[in-house]
Amino acid sequence: MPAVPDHIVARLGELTIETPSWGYGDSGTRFGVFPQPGRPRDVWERVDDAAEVHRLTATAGAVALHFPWDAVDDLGALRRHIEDRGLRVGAVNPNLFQDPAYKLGSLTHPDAAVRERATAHMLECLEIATALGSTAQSLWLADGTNYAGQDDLRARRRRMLACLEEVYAAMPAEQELLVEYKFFEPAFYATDLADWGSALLTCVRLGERAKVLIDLGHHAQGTNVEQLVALLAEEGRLGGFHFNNRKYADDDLIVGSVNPFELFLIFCELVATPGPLPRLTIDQSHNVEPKVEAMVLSVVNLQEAYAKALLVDTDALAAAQADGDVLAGHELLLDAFRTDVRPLCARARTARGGAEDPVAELRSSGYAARVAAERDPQEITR
Ligand code: RM4
Ligand code: MN
Ligand code: MN
Repeated sequence: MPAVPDHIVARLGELTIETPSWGYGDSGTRFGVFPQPGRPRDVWERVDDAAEVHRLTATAGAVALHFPWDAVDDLGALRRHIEDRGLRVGAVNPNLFQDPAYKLGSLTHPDAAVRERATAHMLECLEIATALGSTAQSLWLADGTNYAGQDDLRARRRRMLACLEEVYAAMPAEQELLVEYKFFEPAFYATDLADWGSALLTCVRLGERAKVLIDLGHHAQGTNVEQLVALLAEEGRLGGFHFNNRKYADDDLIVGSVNPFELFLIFCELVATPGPLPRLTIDQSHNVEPKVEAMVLSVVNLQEAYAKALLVDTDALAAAQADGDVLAGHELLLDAFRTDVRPLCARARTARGGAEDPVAELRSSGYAARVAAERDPQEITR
């Protein structure tokens, strides 16, 4: 590999990934949940796991939180716990999908009292974000219907917009609202925020601080996700990502494990976008794999995708495109994608105090055995 310019190592060092508190707890499918030894008992221990991922990768300096899953009596103490471990609070995620009142929807529910309850939760999350020093609320709206005729699709949209306008009007200046979409599940006929278009139209209606969040598992098969990245970036509405990988549906597998080329192409679009990187969050659900190791591997995969994107010869690419040379540009991308960037990433990590080989270091550190001994599963609160 030719000598890597220092500015690439420096840019790699600027990568910050938010890991999700909810990705450290036990999760499963509707068929079963397999308890794991060392599973964190509460948000304090979920943060400890996030800190371990950051210690090893030097790239995961923020933790995204989900409420009420991460609710505590003393938000100041939680913020100190997070900051004492060298982390900051990432996006705050409201939960509008588990309360029994939300059976027919939350912000779109036909009953105004339920809509008020959901709106009040989002307003509370604005305050939680302020207390924790977070600059974003990240909304995934699970609302939708299962049968044609179940509810009025237009009325649902109007109800949702009215609620979100109220939340947006109350949003402190330093915060932004990220709007995530997903085409199905838990609703199977019509999801109220099903695709990037519905999310973007919602953001445009709300204002400049509302932006679209792309979750890699939330599209129909074959969707060109990197093109959506380009489009939303061009419109100034790319708010961020939920990284994961999928083979069939919203599988929440380790990012880069199924389609590393797609991940690389997404990072190529991010590199082509002027200004700082958008919010980069992992949203995964580790059902059978060890959770901390899965998170470390995910962060490493993101570093490698970004490193490869930084290696693309953009001048040569632009020249090939201007020449109308169909394959030269493609081959330039393949050149970068095929480069072994592991030594480069190791250099960027160790320069910032991380591990040369984070997965190997985690395995030899004894962290998993230690937390398994310390964390009594009888004391799990969520
Ligand atoms: C959804 C979506 C949300 C996440 C929930 C738990 O499918 O990806 O972002 O918060 O799962
Ligand atoms: Mn998501
Ligand atoms: Mn999802």
